[in-house]
Amino acid sequence: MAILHIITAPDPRLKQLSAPVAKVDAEIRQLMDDMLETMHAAPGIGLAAPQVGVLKRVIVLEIDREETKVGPLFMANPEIVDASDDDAIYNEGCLSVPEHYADVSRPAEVTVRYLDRDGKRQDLKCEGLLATCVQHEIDHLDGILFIDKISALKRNMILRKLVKERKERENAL
Ligand code: GNR
Ligand code: NI
Repeated sequence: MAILHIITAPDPRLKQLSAPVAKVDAEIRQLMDDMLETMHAAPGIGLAAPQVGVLKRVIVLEIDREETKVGPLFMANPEIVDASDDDAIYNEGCLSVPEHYADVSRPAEVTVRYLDRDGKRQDLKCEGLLATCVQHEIDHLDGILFIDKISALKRNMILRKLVKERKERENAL
């Protein structure tokens, strides 16, 4: 097990399309386990492989709140196969957009099809925070961040701030 480095916006790797996993083998299982450890350490409730610089379609989720307790869930090649017509708004954050939050609207319920840690195909119906989170993670696999779903004004404000903070960190070294 290992804690991996989480990359932050604006990083070109976060804008790329990740490649499907051919098979859930020992290497992918290792990646899943390292991602779970990294997510716990952060801490976060979900993590997508591109956030640790690996452009593969792998996500992990674990929600442990009073309302919802699920996971840990390990998913390779997750896809939304059904979504509700009604939306839910959630105040989202992202480990790759540290310390910024914004309301994002997404389908309230989705069914996700994926390969689990044993390579077995699963269909899981998600609602509440899990539905929001699984859509947020799948977006990462398509190079989409939650800030891409808010106004350009707010997005650019956040990105400028992140660039400024990175420069300040570099100057402090
Ligand atoms: O830890 C996280 N919390 C969160 C809260 C609301 C909506 C989505 C998330 S996912 C985020 C971790 C992360 O960046 N996953 O990609
Ligand atoms: Ni995120």
